[in-house]
Amino acid sequence: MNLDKEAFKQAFIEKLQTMYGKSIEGASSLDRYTTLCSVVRDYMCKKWILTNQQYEARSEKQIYYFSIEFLLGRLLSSNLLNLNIRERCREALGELGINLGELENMEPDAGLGNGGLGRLAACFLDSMASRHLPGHGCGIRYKYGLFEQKIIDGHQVELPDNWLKDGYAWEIRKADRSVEVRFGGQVRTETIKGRLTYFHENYEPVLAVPYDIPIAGYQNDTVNTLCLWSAESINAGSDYSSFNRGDYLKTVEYKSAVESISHILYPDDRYPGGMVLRLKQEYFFVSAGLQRIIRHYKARHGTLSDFADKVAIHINDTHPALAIPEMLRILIDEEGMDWDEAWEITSNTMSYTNHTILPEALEKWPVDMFKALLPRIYLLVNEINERFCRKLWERYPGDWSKIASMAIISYGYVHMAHLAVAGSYSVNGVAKIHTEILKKQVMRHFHEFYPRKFNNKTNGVTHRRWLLNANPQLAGLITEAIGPSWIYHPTDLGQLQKYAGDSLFQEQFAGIKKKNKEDLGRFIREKLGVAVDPASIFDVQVKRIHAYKRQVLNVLHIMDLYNRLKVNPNLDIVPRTFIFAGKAAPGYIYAKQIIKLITTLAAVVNNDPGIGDKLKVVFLENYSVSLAEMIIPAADVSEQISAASREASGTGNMKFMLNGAVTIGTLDGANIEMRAEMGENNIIIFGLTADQVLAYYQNGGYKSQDEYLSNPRIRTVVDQLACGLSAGPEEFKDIYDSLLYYNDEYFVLKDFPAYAAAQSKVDSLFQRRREWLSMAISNTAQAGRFSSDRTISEYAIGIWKIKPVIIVDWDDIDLWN
Ligand code: B1H
Repeated sequence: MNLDKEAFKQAFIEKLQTMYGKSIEGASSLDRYTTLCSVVRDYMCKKWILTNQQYEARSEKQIYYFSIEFLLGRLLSSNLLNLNIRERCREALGELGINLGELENMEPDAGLGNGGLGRLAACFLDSMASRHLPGHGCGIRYKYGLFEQKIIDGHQVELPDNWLKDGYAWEIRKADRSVEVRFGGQVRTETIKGRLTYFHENYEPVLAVPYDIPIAGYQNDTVNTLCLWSAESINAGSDYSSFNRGDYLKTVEYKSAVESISHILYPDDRYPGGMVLRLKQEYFFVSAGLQRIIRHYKARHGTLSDFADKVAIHINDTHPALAIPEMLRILIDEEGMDWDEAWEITSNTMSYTNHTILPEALEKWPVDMFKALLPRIYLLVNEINERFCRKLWERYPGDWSKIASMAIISYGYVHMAHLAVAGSYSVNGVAKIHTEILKKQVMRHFHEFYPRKFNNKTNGVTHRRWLLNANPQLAGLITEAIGPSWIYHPTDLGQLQKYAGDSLFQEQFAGIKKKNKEDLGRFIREKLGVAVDPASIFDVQVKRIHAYKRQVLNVLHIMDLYNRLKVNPNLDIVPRTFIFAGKAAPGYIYAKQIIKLITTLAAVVNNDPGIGDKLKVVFLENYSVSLAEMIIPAADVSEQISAASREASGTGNMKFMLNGAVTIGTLDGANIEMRAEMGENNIIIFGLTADQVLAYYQNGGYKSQDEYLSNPRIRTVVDQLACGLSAGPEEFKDIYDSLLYYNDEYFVLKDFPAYAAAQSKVDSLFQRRREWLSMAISNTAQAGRFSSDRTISEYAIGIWKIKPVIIVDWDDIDLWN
């Protein structure tokens, strides 16, 4: 389909007529938006079919990325860009009197994720398609994504995110590809022809209905698939179980219980609640996804014996780890394979990424709950565990404590990370330091037992969304300077390094940053009524609110700066605007107190006439992918200040680097590799190292009260938490107590002096304008390694063993150009 401007106009007008029976004049903005998406989707669909046909014809290995979260954000802009029809579309709409930007802003974010883990999955989809890789996603179509955050009287309030209310333009329901997923019931065994055979009976059946979303690569004709599963009830009247037959009320109850499975995304980032519904979600999408993949594979190949050569399945954290026993179930119970063959195929198919070492985030399920919900899967996990423990016993005879610490089932729990390691051929961490900590500490026994399984894949972000799309002016300047090759080969950004000290380029770079800051400043003014000065330093910390990420360290430093300004109004500092955004898990009281602390501080600082423009503090509500796309290009300073060793990688850090913000950060996660790329003069590092932190943990921590007693600046701000800033000693009690009475688990007071010194360094560097601009440009220049294109190539070569498959849409080749 050749979609030139005239064809585009025609298609748009016709679509509007057939979908809504309306002319352009009579159409609402929503009609226009939906129509535009529909035209774009039609255009993609041809390439989508073509891609699938060519994958089939060439029989190349496919990879399926299983993830309980895909934080896609908006897709219209990125689809237009990737399909290379953005300008044509803008012009065509313009001639029809429609503004493209306005329609782009109507799109709701697909917020089907909590943070970095879900956004990483979305970046990977973009990079797989853009690198010509046959890679697809598998997840859940939550009816409600991550809650919408409102700030009311300074507190976080959560509202449901009803993102599907006007329909979702990018999905296609494939009811004919539905499969059944079974919960509860009992397992009966029978020996048939000398073989022990398992029958799952009296289960509750759930219909899993796939919704496919096309994922277009960057100007390369590849369109891969993200399959999201929705739970529906199986038609009453069909003969599925003894349960509820003929009883109307029970049928309705059953229906709503079933639908609850894909109702809502759990918002408890890193706080697994042990909820049975979450376990249901995990099994639901994994079972559905595997059934679809295996069914499709069998239809084409007849046999499953070469499955692991043709299919790779990746489990994103442990949430999809039930893919391991579920695949065994299908191979053994449905395909009649014996254990050894099924295990061989399964464990050569699955690979696993660990994303965190925080002990509270490691998933474990009570055996009783697990057994009742998934009786057949439990038996299989039990068998995996027994065989695994037997091998451990052979290697470590008599070492009960080591074996117990590695067992998949122990002390009444199923340990999902242990299952994932035992059942996969590859285990990777997400940044060098994180992988080292896994190998040497958190999973050291597993690493000793399976040394070759462990490997590192440092995270990345798609530079197309986070630079080309989010910061088009900077992208334009870069292309003017070094040509467009960086869009395909992001390490070509390195050619910018020679411009870091070029005063003309510096001024152009600064002009774009200023304009982005003005845009954000206007937005802040509209939202919060606070006037911020675009000439001030925009110092940004945007991410989930969590103790280990240490928003408190940032806040205590602002309080200290404020105190110093009160004492000495002539203190020579560059005016600063501190910008925060991020959601707190609804049940995480400490994190919610942090939000209230920031908003309280903001009210004091912003309304203090003695402070004027020197200091502003803003908290922007409802942090999301689309808000990040506006904030990050406007940042001067990027706050990446987690307690060392706690942030596995971070990916926000990379997005800021790409957009030329200077990082103030700890030696944690990918910050370390960022420093190695750009050199230590272009990043401001402070604080304890991971080794120091881990040594403190081993020796029972440090005495935070000593810091409090010996440092008057610390004492003042900590006291202000209890009285002065707060409405009373209770208001920020959890924060106060964590610092003084729970021994400051994340070393906030310990790192305070180093952080304050680093912040003074930021101030003085910013005043040396040319030096600062050189740092900022060097950040962008050295960010190429942190493109998810690099990450995904490493997965493709090092883990999945998949090759690019070039898709050609002959109709779209313009022979005359
Ligand atoms: C990361 C999570 C996570 N690590 C459990 N772990 C969740 C765990 O809802 N849950 O149950 C949700 C999320 N998320 C993040 O992954 C790391 O903290 C980041 O450092 C890392 O950059 C990101 C992607 O690898």
